[in-house]
Amino acid sequence: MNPTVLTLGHSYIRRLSNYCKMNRMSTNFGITYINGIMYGKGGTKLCNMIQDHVFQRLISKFSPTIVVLQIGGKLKVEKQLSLNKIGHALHVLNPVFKKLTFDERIKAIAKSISLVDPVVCQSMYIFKQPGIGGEVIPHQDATFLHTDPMKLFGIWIALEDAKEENGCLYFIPGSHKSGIYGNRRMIRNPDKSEGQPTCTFRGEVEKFDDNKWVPAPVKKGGLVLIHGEVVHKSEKNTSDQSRNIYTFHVFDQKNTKYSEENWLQPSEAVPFTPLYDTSPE
Ligand SMILES: O=C(O)CCC(=O)C(=O)O
Repeated sequence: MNPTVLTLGHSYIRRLSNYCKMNRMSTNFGITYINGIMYGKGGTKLCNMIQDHVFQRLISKFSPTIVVLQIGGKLKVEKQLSLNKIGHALHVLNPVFKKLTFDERIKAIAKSISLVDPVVCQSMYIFKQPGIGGEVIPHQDATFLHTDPMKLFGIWIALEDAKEENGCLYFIPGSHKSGIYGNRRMIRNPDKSEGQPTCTFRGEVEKFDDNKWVPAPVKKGGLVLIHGEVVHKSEKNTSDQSRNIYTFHVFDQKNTKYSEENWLQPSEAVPFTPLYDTSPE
C-alpha cells in the first residue's frame, strides 16, 4: 500500500479542521453531508456552511463531498482527530485515490469474480479515530446501493492494521445467501415536502444473533472484498490506535439495473466510472 494515501488523508483533515477552527464551526454530534444533502443534527448550521464560498472552494479542491464530524458543544479531542469520513468521489477527483482504485490488481479482482462491466459508484476514506471512532452498525451494502440482480461489491483496503481492538470488520458467515434481511432499503424520500429528510428507510430492521459474528482482522495494505449482501459491522475504537481505511463500491452494470431509488445517483460531475475497458480488442 502506498503510504501517500494515508498521509494525504491526514492532510485533508488538517486543512478542513483548520477551516473549522477559523470559522468556529460547530454542530451537534451527527452526520454532515457537504454536497447539499444533509442528515443528522445541526441542519441549519450546515446550510450556512454550504453557502460559504471558502468552504466550498476547499471542498472542491480537496474532493470530499461528505465529512462527518464528531462535534458537540465541546470537542473531546482536537478537530483533526474528530473527523470520521470523507467521500464519495475520491476515485474521480483525487489522483492518488484514482490511481489506487483503478490499479491493475483491483481490475484483476473484479475479473476473478466475473464482473463483466463493473463501474465504480462511490469511494470513502473512513477514519476510526483512537478512543472516539464510532461503531458501524450491522448492515448489508445492498441496502444502500441496490442493484437487480445483486451485483454489488465493496473493496475495503486497510491503510493501517485493523484489529479487534481498533475496530476491524466483523462478518456473519453465509449471510450473503439469504437476500436482503427484512427487505431493508435506504431510498430517496418520495416525500419532498419541506423539513422531510432527503432519504428514508423502508423494510424491517433485522436483529442478528450476537454469537454469529466473526472478526476479520487485516494487516495494513490488506484488502477485503465485501459481497453486497453479506452482513457486516465494525465496533467502536476504544484503543489508542487509529484504524484508517479506504473503500469503494463497484457494481456490474452488464444486465443489471441500478435502482433509481438509491440515494446515490451518477451526475455529470461524478459519473459512475468503468473499472476497465470493455470494448472488443
Ligand atoms: O470500515 C468500516 O468500519 C465499515 C465499512 C463498511 O461497513 C462498508 O464500507 O460497508
